[in-house]
Amino acid sequence: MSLTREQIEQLADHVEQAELQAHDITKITDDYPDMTFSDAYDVQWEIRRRKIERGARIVGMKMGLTSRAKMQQMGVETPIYGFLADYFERPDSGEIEMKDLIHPKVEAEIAFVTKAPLKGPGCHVGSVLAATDFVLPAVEIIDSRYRDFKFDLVSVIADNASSSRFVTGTRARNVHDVDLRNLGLVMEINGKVVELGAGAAVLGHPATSIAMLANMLGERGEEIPAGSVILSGAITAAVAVKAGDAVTLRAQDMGSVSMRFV
Ligand code: 0L1
Ligand code: MG
Repeated sequence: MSLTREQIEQLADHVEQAELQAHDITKITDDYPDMTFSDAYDVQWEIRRRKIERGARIVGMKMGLTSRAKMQQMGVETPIYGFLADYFERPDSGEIEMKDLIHPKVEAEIAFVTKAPLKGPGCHVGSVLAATDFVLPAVEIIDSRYRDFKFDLVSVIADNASSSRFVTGTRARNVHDVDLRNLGLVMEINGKVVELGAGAAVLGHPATSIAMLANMLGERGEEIPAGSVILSGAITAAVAVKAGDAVTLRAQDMGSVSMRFV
């Protein structure tokens, strides 16, 4: 660790205000070049603590940078995690207001909903499948608070892994009834296919990502509680959206998810 508790709190306030007021900031490592991964997660956990203190509920977690496409897009090699607050969630077929966001992008994902806690170390695909209640197709809307999505891994961890909104489908599938590795996903914007991929793009199998999350949380003495929604990470590269765009994700054997940006 290189930052004091006071600096962690100041940075949490700085980054969270950018999210709440929908304005961009320069990456925080410009001012704190010696910040460590541990400092960055401390900033993220402090933002989470502040939201809970103000009455928000944490409904789940997300993994980010779990596919080759995303790693190449962002020029990094390591998956990261963030939290999902209740107000990030939007209903299927609903509207997402651009005025609350800076420069959103959409990603095709698979959401796992847990029925039992998952605590690392030692979590593996088998433990994840046993603890999963059902899976849903999902679109994550990421919105980095950093100008032009320009950041390094430490800065983006502190910014809650760019989390901002998410929409899940409504057709819940038992995890044992779908072939998550070979599952095909097609993302359309305004009726045009913009990205497609298969579940295996996420670390070979999306459940691997959930196991990795449980093991990463275990290092902090934390766990994934039962009843959590976990976004396993983007199967495709992220695509920028603008007001007026209608986004639909079609998932093989799992229905579709739609939203309009207004
Ligand atoms: O969900 C993600 O993969 C995003 C992680 C953070 C990097 C980004 O903003 O693209
Ligand atoms: Mg994502």
